[in-house]
Amino acid sequence: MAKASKSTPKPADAGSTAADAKSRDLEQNREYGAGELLTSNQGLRINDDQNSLKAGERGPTLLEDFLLREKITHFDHERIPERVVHARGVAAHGYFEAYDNASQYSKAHFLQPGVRTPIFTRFSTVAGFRGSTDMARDVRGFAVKFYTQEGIYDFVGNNIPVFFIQDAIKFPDLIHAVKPEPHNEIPQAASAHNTFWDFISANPESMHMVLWAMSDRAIPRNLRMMEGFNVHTWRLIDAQNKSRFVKFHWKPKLGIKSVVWDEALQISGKDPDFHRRDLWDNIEAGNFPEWELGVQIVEEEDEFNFDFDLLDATKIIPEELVPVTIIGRMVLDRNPDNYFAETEQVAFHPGHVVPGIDFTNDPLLQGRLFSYTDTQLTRLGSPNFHEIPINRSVAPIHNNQRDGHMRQQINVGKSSYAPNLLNNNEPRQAKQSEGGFVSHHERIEAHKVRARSKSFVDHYSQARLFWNSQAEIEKVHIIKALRFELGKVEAESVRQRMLMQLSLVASELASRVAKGLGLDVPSADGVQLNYTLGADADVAAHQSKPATGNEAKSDALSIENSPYNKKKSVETKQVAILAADGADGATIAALTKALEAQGAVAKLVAPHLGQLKVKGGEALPIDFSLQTTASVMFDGVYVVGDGQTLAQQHDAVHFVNEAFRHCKPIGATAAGQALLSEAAYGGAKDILSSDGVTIGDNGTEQFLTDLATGRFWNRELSAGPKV
Ligand code: HDE
Repeated sequence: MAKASKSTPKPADAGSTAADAKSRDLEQNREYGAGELLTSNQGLRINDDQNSLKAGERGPTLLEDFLLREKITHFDHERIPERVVHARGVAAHGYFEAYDNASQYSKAHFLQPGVRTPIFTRFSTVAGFRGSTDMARDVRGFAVKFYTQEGIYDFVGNNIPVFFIQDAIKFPDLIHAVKPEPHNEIPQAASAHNTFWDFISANPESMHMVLWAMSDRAIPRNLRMMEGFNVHTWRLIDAQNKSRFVKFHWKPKLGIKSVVWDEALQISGKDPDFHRRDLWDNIEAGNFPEWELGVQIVEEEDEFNFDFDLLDATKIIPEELVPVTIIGRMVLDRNPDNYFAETEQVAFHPGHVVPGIDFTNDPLLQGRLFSYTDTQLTRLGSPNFHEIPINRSVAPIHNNQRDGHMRQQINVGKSSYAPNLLNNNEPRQAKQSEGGFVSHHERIEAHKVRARSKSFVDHYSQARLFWNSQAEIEKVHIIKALRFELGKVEAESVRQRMLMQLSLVASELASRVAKGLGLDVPSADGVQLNYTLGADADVAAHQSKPATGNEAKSDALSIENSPYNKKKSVETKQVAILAADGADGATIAALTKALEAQGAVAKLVAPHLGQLKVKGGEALPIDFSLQTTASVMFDGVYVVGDGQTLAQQHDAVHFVNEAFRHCKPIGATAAGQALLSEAAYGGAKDILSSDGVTIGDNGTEQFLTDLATGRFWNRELSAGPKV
């Protein structure tokens, strides 16, 4: 039985627990039209909003028509600028709950034992416009707004733990390079084009992130099954005001799952809202997505114990060096009421912190601290964006900031300055003991320089660590992705330069990519590969050497081997039950029951919509026709019958053939087998004898095991020439 979703709170029950403090707060702004009379924005009851005021039924419209003018004027101004990056997103409400061990590292109130804090989490793609596809190959934004009792804390992260650049000043270059090319605005939501790879090939610090972006991490199966990271090293400050360095992680309870590239391409056409729909539907069904918050803690005195710099955002801390400690969990349990008001208007900022969390000198982070407020001024149009309900803190706000567009707060009294003795000098400053934020007392003694630290210079070793850590199928996917992306690059000089860069990560990687491009790997000896230094910089001193640490691996970097992906479960996985009229009704019922008992979702797919006429029982409602869905929407397929009839349907044959090629589990009853025989062509010619394919009338249990396993990659590894 699905748990009840909290998606549309009614006035009476909106917000009953501490974690619902934000929901109660939003209730002041909710509008429920049901049962009400139509009014203008001034509260005037409207008698007719379907016909404008005219001089005669066929005459001209009158300027006097204030209702027409109000309705059209409001409409004309409905759009706001979309985010310059992360424009396409989807969000949900929920709560964060701290475990007992969190408070030893941070004094933040929301990290104290058992405290539940309302949150609002927005996931996004980076490059595409607001109307682009969910399934683009891209980094996913992972931003969490915590409505804490000490004010807003924003965790503004990604699903990849490193970034393309080390210094914020390069961000406009990176984004200009990846966005559609300026002369013709092609391509949409894609990095596979000249300008992106031109930039990357001359910017070796991107090499680590590029491998993550070419891996299956960049095409997640859904947003519920991906990790989140805050990329930079931050500080946690404990109750004694001791500072420690920290890297934050979100670990998904259901493990990490991705799709294959061919699937992603098809999903983009068949359902561009695939991720958004999945998140919405699962929350509505009560399958609340959940992540645990993990921290890697480094004591201040250990700052320089690594062969990379903690302030360099192109580096991870391998979990073998510093393990992840789990300190809390986040649950998403309520869909927004209104996309624009909440998901579009939410404004995140890494500079929104609370006592117990502080910044480091990571030059990427430092630049972000400027950018996020600045961008909201363009996007939301006023310095009062913090008053928009979704952005509003549940902790009270008292200060001397005043006025501006759309001001909501009505500040009472004469004084709007400090010191003011007319108003007792209030609101007064909070002592640290009263929760006043005091920046970490970091000692800094330095020359003012415009330069990059030499400790940031090794660009290839962690890229190699990532490459080494991948399972063979993941390596194959990275190679195929690079062949695709570089294959779309028209300038051969860019392909050549990329091959040189890849050769410094791992020669095997470069040569396998080169084979697909029909090129030899050029020698990088003596070639300038780094164009990212100032005009007077010492280029030789900043020359990154080929990767070191030849054999080192880290399982957490691989999806296949990750310790966070060990759970074998069918929970929320989608199975297509393929059937035609005349199929056995009892078999469909038993299969559906067995799948649902373990938390999987069964959908009946047939050649037509409406009711399926079954043998022995009442007709069954069909969820999808073969024309309204496709195998790429599902995690597995079960053919119940009648196979002979289905084998006549090209769409059914393709459905099974494709599911096989995408390495998904397939089941067929004896009556369904004929469809599999028909689908045994091309890359699926071994379908009747392959792992992950169960044929016969007692196969449900085996199918469930296969569904929990996920994908049967041997099929891809053994099909066609070696990649
Ligand atoms: Fe952002 N980023 N970013 N970013 N970022 C924005 O802020 C920026 C970076 C991230 O769902 C913008 O409100 C700079 C890293 C997410 O609303 C903007 C730099 C990480 C979101 C901006 C970075 C992120 C944004 C655009 C380099 C992962 C979406 C709209 C110094 C740790 C948040 C907005 C949401 C959004 C600037 C790099 C994550 C322009 C200058 C690294 C998840 O301010």
